Amino acid sequence: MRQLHAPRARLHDGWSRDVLFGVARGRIVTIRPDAAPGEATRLPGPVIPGMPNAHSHAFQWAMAGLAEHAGTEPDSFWTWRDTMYRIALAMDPEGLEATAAMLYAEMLEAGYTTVAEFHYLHHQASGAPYDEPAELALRIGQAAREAGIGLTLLPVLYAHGGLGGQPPRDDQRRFVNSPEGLLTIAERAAERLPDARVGLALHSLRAVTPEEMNVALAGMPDEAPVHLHLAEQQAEVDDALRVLGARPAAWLAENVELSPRWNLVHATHLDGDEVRTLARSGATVVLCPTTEANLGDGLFPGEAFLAEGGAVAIGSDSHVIVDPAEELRTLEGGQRLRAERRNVLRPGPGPRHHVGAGRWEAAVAGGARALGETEGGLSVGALADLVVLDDTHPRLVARSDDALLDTFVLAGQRGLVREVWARGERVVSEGKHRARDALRARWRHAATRLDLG
Ligand code: NGQ
Ligand code: ZN
Repeated sequence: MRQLHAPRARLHDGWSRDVLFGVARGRIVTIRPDAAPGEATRLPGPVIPGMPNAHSHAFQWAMAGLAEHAGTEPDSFWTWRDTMYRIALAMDPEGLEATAAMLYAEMLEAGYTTVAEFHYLHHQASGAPYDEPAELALRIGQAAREAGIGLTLLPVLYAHGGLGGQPPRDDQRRFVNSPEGLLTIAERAAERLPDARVGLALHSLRAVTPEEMNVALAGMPDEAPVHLHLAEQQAEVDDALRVLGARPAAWLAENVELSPRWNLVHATHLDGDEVRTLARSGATVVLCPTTEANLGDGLFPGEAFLAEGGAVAIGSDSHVIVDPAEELRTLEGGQRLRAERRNVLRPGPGPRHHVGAGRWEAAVAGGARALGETEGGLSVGALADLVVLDDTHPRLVARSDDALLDTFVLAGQRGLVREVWARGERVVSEGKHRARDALRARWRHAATRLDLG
């Protein structure tokens, strides 16, 4: 058993001093506050739980910044998507692995310690499957291993180009599978990636019919997490009303048994009834505020959802920003701009609730569930995923406990993360990932070789 000693740490019930963590097989097995360090490895600053990244499309990191020029027509999510499809067609297995490994190292440097990869780039550029049908899923697994980040792989079922079972577009050809084909990819990935957890993603109500959804769900173990893009754009709500006769969230709640295994990505457009239904269903809403801002999606009704007891996780999605604190800052910032008030997403009704600290804790808990973990945060049984902050940094110096975490989350900047431990291994020291130089060199090579534009 490895032992780690923190001068102070934010456990799930608040801060404790002189915390001794016992770690075995990548998980926390004991936690003793007020303990002497003895022979333990000393962590050089205050410790907070690592953040699960509950939504990633790794290949999109390669296009960050490449869709920021205005066209002659008004730009939208849908015009952005055309650029994104072009990048998807340009990727090859080596390029994907180089992109994902580089990205995952950046995630660790920013304080994400696990990632749910919503993986829908399955086939060759021609649309034909690779000889190994799970080729690109295995590349994602290899990238996670190289970076040392915990992976929940979500092979994505994508079968149609629009609601009502429309045929896929030609530029969606790398994504398309039958439910059976997708289950084969999931099975092979589970066999070949013993370190990863494998769940299921249904791309969106646009991309799968109710029948296909049921076949895919029936083919997965009951405890596997299920993810779905829910209602990111108003156009999706309008289409659902027209084709399904209900708004997306209302339709889903009527047609599947929502439960804590369900994770609804971009539940942006919800009416009051849907807010209540989703919050009470036990499902987790996965928000990606920096991507949602970049894509002009709209604002999630966060205050109402939390008031109903809803659970939220965060993800970096298209990776325009890779920084969990900035996701939470953008989330709270959007709510403040709309409400014209401060401290909107409060963790509870009482006085002096720390909004930054409370958001971090809640997103850690929601994210752990979204990745299929039963325990999250710094607790016994959870992954030994620790972020050590630099409280000698001018921004954090002389800040106590939750005020320190509020500052990191809501007034943070680069350079505040000193060390990151993922599954009991130190992967970031003095702010730098252990393989940063090699991964950057490989990425530079791949970026020059691939035609990214
Ligand atoms: C995706 N991304 O699958 O990468 C989607 C766009 C779509 C986001 N929703 C494609 N942010 O929804 O059709
Ligand atoms: Zn997405």
